Amino acid sequence: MTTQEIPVTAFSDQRPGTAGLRKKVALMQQPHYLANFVQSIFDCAPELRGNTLIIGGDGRYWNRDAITTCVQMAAANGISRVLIGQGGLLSTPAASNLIRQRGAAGGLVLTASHNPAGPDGDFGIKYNIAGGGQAPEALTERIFETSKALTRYRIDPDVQVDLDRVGTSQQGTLAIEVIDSVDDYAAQMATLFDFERIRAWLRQGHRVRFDALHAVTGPYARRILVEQLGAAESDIVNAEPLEDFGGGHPDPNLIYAADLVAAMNGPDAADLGAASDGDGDRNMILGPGVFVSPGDSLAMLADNLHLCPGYADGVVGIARSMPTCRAADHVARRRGIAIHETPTGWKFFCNLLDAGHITVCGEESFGTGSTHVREKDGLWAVLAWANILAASGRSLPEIATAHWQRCGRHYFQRHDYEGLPAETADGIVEDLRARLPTLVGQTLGGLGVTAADDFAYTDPIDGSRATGQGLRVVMGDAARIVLRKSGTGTDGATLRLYLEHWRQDALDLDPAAALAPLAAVADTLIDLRQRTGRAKPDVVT
Ligand code: G16
Repeated sequence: MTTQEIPVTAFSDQRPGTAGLRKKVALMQQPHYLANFVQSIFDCAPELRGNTLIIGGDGRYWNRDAITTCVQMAAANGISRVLIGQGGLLSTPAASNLIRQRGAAGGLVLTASHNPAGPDGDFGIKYNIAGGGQAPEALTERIFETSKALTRYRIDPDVQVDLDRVGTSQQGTLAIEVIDSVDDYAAQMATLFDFERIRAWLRQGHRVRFDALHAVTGPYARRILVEQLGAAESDIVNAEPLEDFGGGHPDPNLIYAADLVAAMNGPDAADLGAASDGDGDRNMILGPGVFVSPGDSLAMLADNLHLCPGYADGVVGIARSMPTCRAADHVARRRGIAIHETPTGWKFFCNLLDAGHITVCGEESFGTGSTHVREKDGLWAVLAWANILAASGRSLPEIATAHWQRCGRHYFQRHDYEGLPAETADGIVEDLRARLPTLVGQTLGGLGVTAADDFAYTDPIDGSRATGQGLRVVMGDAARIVLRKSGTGTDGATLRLYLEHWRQDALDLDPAAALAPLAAVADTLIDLRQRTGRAKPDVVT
């Protein structure tokens, strides 16, 4: 074993975004680029020395090479043990679970989430701390500062790993353990949900259709849904993880999971339809003929989670990111529990989860999760819904309708304008920010503006403050318009416009039609189409 110190000219563009560093593959593959970032992590996380590090990824193009680099650098940086998912595969929630279950000091998750893969696609890497959560902002900033000033990195090129063979080998001072990617995760799910009840429900002829979009959740869904619960193999589609995700866009939404949507709107619809994303932390939930928006799914899960054995004591509190619709707020009020509003980014939930202030949390970006890990968890949401359907004896449309009748319906859409020049996006945000103080008291589209601000958040546990987290124009409980810049794109800047309109009088509208008046108000207010030169948003979810 020979540790080498490789001199490096530091890179200036390695600031992590909403969830880690995401870049085009070609950029990531530049000599020393990945190593520069990984060494910066190791320099900022001295607790890794002499400890265990979890490593895995979503299986996208370059995953295996990148993992080998990480292992060689772990050996040269005094880490004593690495646990790697077989084939280099670990879903993001499975990695978070392993960090917690195996008492690891941290984890490297190689993923660019739902971003397309392949030589022309994206690659990404994020660091999760002990406890399983994403590195908090103060740490990612330190990593960024380190990455800009790095002069050398350490690597042991003699260390080799056979990613396909489960087992342990010792190379120098480093123990390398390749483990089954699914075992620990599946075991945890069995402690949270009533597998026997779900099995019985499926035996009665109910069906779960799951689309893995050729990303990491295929093996997890096959093991849990098919082998352990008895779902039909033919209902688990696109279950083979592929390096390019089959050329698709593994983002579980109405646009990119169109086949699933069509199946769930067809005559042979399953009782529950779901899809997950590249690294398995997102989920989309559908019933026969019904799409459950992520904000609604959070609210309905929170209201029914006590039907699952792992949550039999009930939900102590709920959190949602600021742009997420306020359906969960109604559930919290009705149940007399706390609701927390955090900035976009799962890391903002972690302190609340650690402190026991919340049981469940979620985001409009198709993420839902709970205290069981410190990441959002796609399959967890699918199993929670399956358990709730099986235990309640109600269908998904019945649960959705009952929720809307009790709480009203929060019509919600997100309009994305992608790949914009940074100065265009920044200019649009700046202009609206400057006008915010003048908006309060005005009537827009018949609705009075009650608040207009740039969202800031003070973490109730550690007092840390996050500012500039999105512009919001609030019309009381009735409606909101939110504008923010995405922190996960790799191609120019993406602006997200979020529209929410709460209706108690009309529960069965097409969301696009229900939101059309508010979209017109936003258009007048922000002039997005004119200023971006786009006739319409690139993606509407
Ligand atoms: C990441 C974060 C989420 C966030 C999402 C969208 O998800 O973990 O918390 O909501 O990005 O962020 P943005 O609106 O800034 O693009 P993922 O699934 O991409 O890791």
